[in-house]
Amino acid sequence: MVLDRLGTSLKDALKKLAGKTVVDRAAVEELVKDLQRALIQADVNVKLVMRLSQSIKTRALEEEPAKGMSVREHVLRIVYQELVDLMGPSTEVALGPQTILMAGLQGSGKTTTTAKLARFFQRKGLRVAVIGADTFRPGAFQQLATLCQRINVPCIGDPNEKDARRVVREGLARARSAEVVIIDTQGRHGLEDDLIQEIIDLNEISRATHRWLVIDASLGQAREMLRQLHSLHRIVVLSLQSAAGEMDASLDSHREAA
Ligand SMILES: Nc1nc2c(ncn2[C@@H]2O[C@H](COP(=O)(O)OP(=O)(O)OP(=O)(O)O)[C@@H](O)[C@H]2O)c(=O)[nH]1
Ligand SMILES: [Mg+2]
Repeated sequence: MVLDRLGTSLKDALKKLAGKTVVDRAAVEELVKDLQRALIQADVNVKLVMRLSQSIKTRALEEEPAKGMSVREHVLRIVYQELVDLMGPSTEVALGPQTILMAGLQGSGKTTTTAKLARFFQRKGLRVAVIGADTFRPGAFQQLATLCQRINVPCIGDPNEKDARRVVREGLARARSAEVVIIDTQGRHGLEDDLIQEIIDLNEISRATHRWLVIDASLGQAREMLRQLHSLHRIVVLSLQSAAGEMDASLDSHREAA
């Protein structure tokens, strides 16, 4: 998984720094380059990576270490603080029975993330089913069905049905034996009333226990949007998982993050 790889490459970069006898400008610059490489490979927005690395470099070279702290500890502390600031607080993904409603703007990565999540829960030993409730975009069901087929997860839906509410109602009845049900929905351009109503209805019909908002990789934008959505609707909440890779979390933990 992308995030696993990111974790390993970040750790490697920090280990390299920790192993240096002298932490000087050259060491900081090398560390910053390693961090940039790791984050960009993990699909993090390039502008954010540049902003983060600039901030680490400036702080590491200009700020005085706190009393009793070595230069090495000082630099590691700054890296940690800046990474936490970039990623936001982490949350655990619940590993019990649940119904997840996916939401997000068009092309944000909902369908791909639905399949990634399905595979994630499946690997944790849970029985998973996916419902394809994007009744708007031609080929949407087929796209999801193909992804699900690859990971051997049942994909429930009807490419000829135009009513997403019905797809979800009937899909849930067919997915009764699944412990985790993930519902993929159509993309929104913005805040169109009928589409907002649809997601509210799907939320109610499905009695979703978790709502995941999938947002494009730029974490800064994602966090801003999260704040706005939270105040506007109190329905959707995400974390970023499309963002740097795959994880996400529940409404409640994200309310805290927002
Ligand atoms: N780089 C990158 N591309 C991704 C990621 N997730 C999805 N994509 C790509 O982004 C495009 C849109 O992904 P979808 O999963 O179809 O997005 P969607 O939100 O379901 O789109 P709609 O159903 O049209 O609203 C596809 O070409 C995906 O391959 C990701 O994490 N990183
Ligand atoms: Mg889709």
